[in-house]
Amino acid sequence: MKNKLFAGIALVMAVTPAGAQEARQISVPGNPILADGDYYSADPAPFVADGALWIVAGRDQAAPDVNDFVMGQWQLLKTNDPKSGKWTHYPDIIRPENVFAWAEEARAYAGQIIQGPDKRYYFYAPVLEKNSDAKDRFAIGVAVADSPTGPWRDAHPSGPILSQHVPVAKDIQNIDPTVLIDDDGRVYLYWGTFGQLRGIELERDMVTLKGGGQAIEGLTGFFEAPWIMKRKGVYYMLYAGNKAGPTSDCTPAVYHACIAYGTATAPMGPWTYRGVALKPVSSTTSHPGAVEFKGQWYLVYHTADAKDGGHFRRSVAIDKMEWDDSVTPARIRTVVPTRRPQPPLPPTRNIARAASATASNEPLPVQYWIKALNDGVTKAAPLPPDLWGSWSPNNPATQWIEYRWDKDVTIDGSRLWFWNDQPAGSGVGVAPPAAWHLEYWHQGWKPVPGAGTYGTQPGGFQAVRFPPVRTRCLRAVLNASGDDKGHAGLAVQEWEVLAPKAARPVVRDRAAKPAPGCG
Ligand code: FUB
Repeated sequence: MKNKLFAGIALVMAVTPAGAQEARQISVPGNPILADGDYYSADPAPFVADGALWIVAGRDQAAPDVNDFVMGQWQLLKTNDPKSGKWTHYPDIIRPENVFAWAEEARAYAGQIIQGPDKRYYFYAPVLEKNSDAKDRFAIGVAVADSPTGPWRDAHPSGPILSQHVPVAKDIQNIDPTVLIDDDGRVYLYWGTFGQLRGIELERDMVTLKGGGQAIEGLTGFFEAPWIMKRKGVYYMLYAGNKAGPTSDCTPAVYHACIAYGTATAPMGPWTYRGVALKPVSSTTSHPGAVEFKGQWYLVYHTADAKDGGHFRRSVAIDKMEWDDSVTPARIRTVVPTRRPQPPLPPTRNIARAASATASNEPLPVQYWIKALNDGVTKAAPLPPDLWGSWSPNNPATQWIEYRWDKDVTIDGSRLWFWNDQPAGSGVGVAPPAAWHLEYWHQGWKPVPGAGTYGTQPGGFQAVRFPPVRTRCLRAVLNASGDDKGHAGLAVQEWEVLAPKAARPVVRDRAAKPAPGCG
C-alpha cells in the first residue's frame, strides 16, 4: 500500500547549506506536501525569500493514541513553483531550547518568519518559559538570522517580548504570533488563542514593544491562529474560527475550526467579519497562512490527511487562493482544498458511507459531529468531533441514530462502535448503552427480524447479523445506561451497515443535500 500510495515521491539528499540541518529534495503529487508519515508538519506560515516560496511549520511528533501537541522543532519547506510539486525540506531548522536560553524543550507551536527592514529574517516563536512561576508559561520570543535556514539566534536575549509579565499579555495564552510590516514601515504583532486576540505595535527593530497594545475585537468566532496581511490598502486577518451550530457558515462542531477572515482599514481596527476562507479540514485545528508568490495567492493550512495522520499528527497543504475584486473590500473566495491522487477504496460490504445520517438529538450538542458516524474513521483516542454523541445535563432514556439512503438498499448486518468515559450502568457522563436494537422502515418503524445478539462493549465494533431486509431508512435505537442519578449520555464513533455482498464503496458527498426521511 505504501508503495502504491507514495509512488510519486522521489527523495534525494541535498547538499546541506551552512548552518542548516540536512536538507532533502522531495517531489510530491499534491497535498499534503509531506504525506508518508515520516515527518508531520503543522501551523504553516509562508513567506517569500530569495525568489522562492518558503513555509515554516512545526513538527507534530505525538504517538497515534496521544492527544497532545508534542512538537519539538520547526522545519522549513521551500519551492520555486508550488505547481511543480518540487520542494526542499529542511526537517529540523530550529528547536526552542537551542535558540532561546530561557526556553524549555518542545511546544514548538505556530511561529512566523518575516524579513525585517534590515533584510534579516525574524522568527516570532511561541515557546514555554523555563523558569517562570506563571500559571501559563507560554511566551513569544524573537529569533533572527541572515538566511531562513539559519543559523538562528535570540534577537532579544533578555527574554521573551511577550509573557505574563507584560500587561497586554497577561491572562491570555501567548501563542500564535503573526506580524505585518506596513507600507509606512510600522510593525504590528498580533497573537492569541481561546477566543482572545491581542495586537501591539513594535519598534522598527522588530523586537521592542511600542505602546501598550490592545484587544482586537470584531472578528466573529475568533478562536486562534491569526494571520495578518494587507492587500490593496486593506488589512485582512485570517483566523481559525469556531462559531459552531447547524446553520453556521463556519463549522457545525465547535472543535472543528473553519478559516474565517475579517478586514479593517487600519491595523488595529475596527475589524469587520467577512466570511469563510476555508471550510473545516480533517484535523480539529486549522491554521492559515497566505502569501502572494509570482502573481498568485496561496493559502497554506494543515490537515490530518497524511498516512496515519490525526488531530495531533498534522500535515501542511497548499492551495490557490482567489480574490473577488468585484466587491469592496475584495472578498476571499472560499478555497477549494485539493489532495494528491488517492488509491481507490477497497470493496466493502459497508454501505453506510452512501447514506446521510441524522439523530434524535438534532441539532446535536456542538461538541459532536453527526458526519463522524459514517466517515470511515475509527481512532484509539477519539475527540468529541470524531463521534456522534448525546451527552447533555439531562439525558433521556432512549436516543436513536438513523441512516437514510437515496434509494432502497438490501442489508443483512451492522456494526457499531460505542465510545464511553463512564462504565456500563452509570447514570452520568457517557456510558455504553444498556441495550440497543435496529429498526428499519417498512410502512412504519419495525424491529429488524431475526437479529442476533446486540453487543454493548465500547471501544471496538459490535456486530449483529440478520436475514436480509430491504429498506431506505435504518435506525439504531439506543437505551441509555442509568442509575438513581439519571441516564448517561451515549456516543458512537462509527456505524457500519452491511450489504450481503462487497462492492466498491459509494461515498456520499459531504456537502450534498441529505436524503429525504421515510414516513
Ligand atoms: O500546533 C499547536 C497549536 O495548534 C497552534 O498554536 C494552534 O494554532 C493550533 O494549530
